[in-house]
Amino acid sequence: MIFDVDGTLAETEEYHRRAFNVAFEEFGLDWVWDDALYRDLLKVTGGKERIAHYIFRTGAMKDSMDPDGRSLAFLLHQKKTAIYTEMVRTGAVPLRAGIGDFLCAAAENGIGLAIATTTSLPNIEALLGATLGSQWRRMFPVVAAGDMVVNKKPAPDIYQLAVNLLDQNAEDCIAIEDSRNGVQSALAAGLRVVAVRSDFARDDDLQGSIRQLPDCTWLSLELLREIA
Ligand code: XBP
Ligand code: MG
Repeated sequence: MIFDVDGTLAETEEYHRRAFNVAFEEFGLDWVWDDALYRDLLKVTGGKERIAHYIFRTGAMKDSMDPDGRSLAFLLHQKKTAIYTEMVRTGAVPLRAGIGDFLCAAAENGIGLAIATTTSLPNIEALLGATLGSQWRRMFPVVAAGDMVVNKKPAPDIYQLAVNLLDQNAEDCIAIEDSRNGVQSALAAGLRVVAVRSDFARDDDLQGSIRQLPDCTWLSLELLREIA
């Protein structure tokens, strides 16, 4: 099973949104991503790409580069990631209800677990370190994340990478996803998808998934056996 992170393992997007806004403030920018705007901006996966999209859309400071030629989007995202990892490291973001038990049951039954996410590795380490403890790396021996691939969801790249690192065939893997971009990415990589509704993707079209569950408490080994 290959798990998405944001919206699937945990309802993290509200904390990502807050971290973006703190980063903007620390850079002296008067940008504020409120709930409605952020839900719209989520159509663009990847924090750097989302900032660049916002800069392009608003035309704000579009040519800003630092002396090393690093784009404003890059620098803002670097700051945002530092703020976000500090937030989740403290345990502010719990796993979604049912996920912890499901992961343990799956691991105890020898089911291979992996991660395929758009978010960056430091964010995953902070979140899973705080919620699953240092053993999280044993539970997820394969982690495909962020800039490990060029094309982000809905492109299939991150799932293709996870499947290759697992040394599996795509058709023998099941993805657990929450968003339209995530479902499309896993389908394009040849996986079957179980979708779980999340807060920030609650209106997403999850077409193509073999199950659309209202939340993660519906995930079970029985369900897995049914669809395997
Ligand atoms: C969802 C995303 C991410 C997060 C922010 O990731 O699109 O970009 O919104 O994280 P997932 P970064 O595939 O886990 O649902 O700022 O690290 O990109
Ligand atoms: Mg997600």
